[in-house]
Amino acid sequence: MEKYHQENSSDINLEDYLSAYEGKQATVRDLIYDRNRKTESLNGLWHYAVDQYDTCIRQHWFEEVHFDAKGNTAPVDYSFDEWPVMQLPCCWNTEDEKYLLYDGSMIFTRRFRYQALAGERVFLKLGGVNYICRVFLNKEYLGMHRGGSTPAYFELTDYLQEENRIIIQADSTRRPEQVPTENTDWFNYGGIYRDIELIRVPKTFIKRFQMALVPDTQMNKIRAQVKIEGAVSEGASATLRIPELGIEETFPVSASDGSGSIIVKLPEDRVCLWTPEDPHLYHTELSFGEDTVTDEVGLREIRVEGRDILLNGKKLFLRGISCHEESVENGKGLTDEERLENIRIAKELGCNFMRVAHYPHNERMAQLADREGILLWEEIPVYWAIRFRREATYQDAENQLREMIARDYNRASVIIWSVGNENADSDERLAFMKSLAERARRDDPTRMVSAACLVSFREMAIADRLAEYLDIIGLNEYMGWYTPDFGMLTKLFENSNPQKPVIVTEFGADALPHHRGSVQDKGTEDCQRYVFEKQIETLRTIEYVKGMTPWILYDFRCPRRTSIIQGYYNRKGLLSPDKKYRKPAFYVLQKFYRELAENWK
Ligand code: GCB
Repeated sequence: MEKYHQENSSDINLEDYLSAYEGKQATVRDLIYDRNRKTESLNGLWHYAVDQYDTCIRQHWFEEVHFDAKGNTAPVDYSFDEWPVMQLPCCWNTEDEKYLLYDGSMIFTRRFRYQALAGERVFLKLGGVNYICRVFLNKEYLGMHRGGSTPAYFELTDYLQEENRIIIQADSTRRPEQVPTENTDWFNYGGIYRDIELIRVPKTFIKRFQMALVPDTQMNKIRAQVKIEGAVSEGASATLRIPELGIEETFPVSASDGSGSIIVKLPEDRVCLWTPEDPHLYHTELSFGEDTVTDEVGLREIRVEGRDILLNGKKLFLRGISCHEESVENGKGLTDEERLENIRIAKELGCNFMRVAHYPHNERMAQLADREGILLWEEIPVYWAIRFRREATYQDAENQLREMIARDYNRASVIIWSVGNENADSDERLAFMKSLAERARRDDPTRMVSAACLVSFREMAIADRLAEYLDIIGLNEYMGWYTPDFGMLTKLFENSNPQKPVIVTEFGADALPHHRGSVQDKGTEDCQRYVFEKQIETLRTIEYVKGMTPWILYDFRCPRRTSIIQGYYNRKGLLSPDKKYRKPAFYVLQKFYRELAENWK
């Protein structure tokens, strides 16, 4: 990269200051297996500055050049160690009120010490930075990442010193060509809002470790797959251990590409399959050379047969609820306590399933769901009007999908990958999302693929062409709300005859907590309760509806919602934004789910 301080290269006359950074993009190929690995946290106080005009990038602040080409002292526009500090990870919007509505770039920097150990490689993991991040270490540009909800990994091995300066640009600017675009029905939180960690691994290490029950084998076989990075000699092998099942199996790893896999028959009668009621996890170890990784893995099978969804061969009704990753206090930067509270409330509602919309939530969510026993639908933010014709947008979406799948592959709770939400049925969109569905299947043949589709109002039917490429059809319908006539709901199902299970992924109505009125008064609890009653009355009679995830567990911030009732919140929650108050519709759904849990066969 051209050095900023070279003579005559002033940033003010440089139109294209960004493309030089495009080459080094962290993608799914850079993701490394890190569950339970020892990490060093770089969370804590970081100096920061708002950088609205991208001056850090334009002027190459990271080079820390304080002299001009002739060696004279030159003025600079930053003072890293004198900037104010922010406790990371966090969303800047909730951290400091003056940044509540800031969309744009912020620069974060800190110093840290590092003690090198012989024969190791070191990676930086950023669990989540919205939307673009660029990383600089000791005056070098290390790379960038796109996608605000999946992790990014950068190798630091050759750049680390005893004393280090790291600089990270976090750019939350909403842009039409991104995934999602500039227009969403949720709040665009900015920041480095998930953990920042250093991961040390041996020179040759386990980069991927995936394990699952093999589908369609009577649930008595598992497949473990590994990918080793670094030198692998001829005849090398890896070892899989599941002590509770008495499994210890060694299998070959290819010297040419570092990959290896094994299918292991499970001991008969001793296997406890994972279910929401009994979320049994097996401590599992995988070793290769000097490296050993571990995981707690549930074993379960999910599949579709006709219009049924089968968990471990048994018919399942998904008693679900949709949920954003958000809290009033921490924005998208939830704590484990907040995640657990969401799972607890969902269970109180009678749920066995959560649709964690509309983007990959923190990986802790699926880890906790594994432990607590709640099934999950995970989704990428291919939301509304994506630039479906644009190849780079497709690559971005596909990369986010692949990063989500690779990150959560071992999580038994995750049963469905969703490739998007409410996208109008055009030819370009069909090609785009069909490719995503096929990609999800190639990366993970053990789960179901779905998407939240729109009702076809022309036909008043479930008629989305994408349905052909999905295992389960997700359907968002707002009869009784955006479409006020409930009669349409009956028509919709009369006119449809899907050959696959349908999950009604959204219905709902806004209600301001404590606001009362008649069932016709929009925005009242009474209207919301009525919508839930009428929806349930119909949905429970539709044979092919095999689940639902009404919109939504609790009210969430939403800049598009400006009415006096909304007050910049989407009020379709069953609970108030602070989750302290349950609206009457909560109890309507709870009653239905409790009945279902008892009677559904
Ligand atoms: C939808 C969207 C969801 C919105 C919701 C609403 O269909 O999928 O993101 O928040 O409707 O409240 O309109």
